[in-house]
Amino acid sequence: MEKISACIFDLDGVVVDTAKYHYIAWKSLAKGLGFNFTKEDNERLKGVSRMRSLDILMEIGGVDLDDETLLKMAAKKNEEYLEYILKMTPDEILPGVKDLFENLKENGVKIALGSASKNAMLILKQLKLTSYFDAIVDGTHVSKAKPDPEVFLKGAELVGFKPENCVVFEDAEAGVEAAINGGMRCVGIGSPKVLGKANFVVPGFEGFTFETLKKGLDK
Ligand code: B16
Ligand code: MG
Repeated sequence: MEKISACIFDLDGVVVDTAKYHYIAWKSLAKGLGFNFTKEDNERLKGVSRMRSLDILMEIGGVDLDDETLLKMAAKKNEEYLEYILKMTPDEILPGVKDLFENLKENGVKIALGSASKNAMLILKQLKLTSYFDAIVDGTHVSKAKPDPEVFLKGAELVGFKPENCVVFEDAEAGVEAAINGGMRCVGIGSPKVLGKANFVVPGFEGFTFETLKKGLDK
């Protein structure tokens, strides 16, 4: 098995559950435009960029707006989303994440972030996690969205390792595909039904260590 030198983490849905805040903010935007937006609809937005999410929302509502108005809508949604983000505390870090970070550090494994979010830096700051990361790549650094591997390849480059020595942790199908497209191994966080293309899938990080990772990839 190739050596594991770095782990690259997606943010939303892997380190923290911000999907619930995205949902509230998109729902209120939809309400303002006169249509309903459900939790099931919200699943389609996971891992997807802000503007692409808005496109999907408009498709769901059957609403057609010009580009300038769309930009205003995206800014409005982000303003509401930020109200929730600014109230976040380290209590919201998903179970097992911090222990895994400590364990990876003890094993000399580098940690990188590979997120589509333009708010990633703020979220990491709120969670007091910034110092764990050897490299941070987010929605402000990339031009191509997942399943394009750009975000993860940049992360690998920044920590100085080849894709085959990096493992990605992802909760979205497009993110798993991005890891594979970049020549990296991938652990799915969530349901095997959705993330079946990953090397293996776990429901979350409780009790998950570097040993668990090596064993899971060995199978
Ligand atoms: P923002 P990830 C993604 O983050 C979210 O899953 C997705 O729902 C969101 O639309 C996207 O970030 C952009 O977020 O509006 O904050 O730039 O899963 O790639 O960490
Ligand atoms: Mg995600």
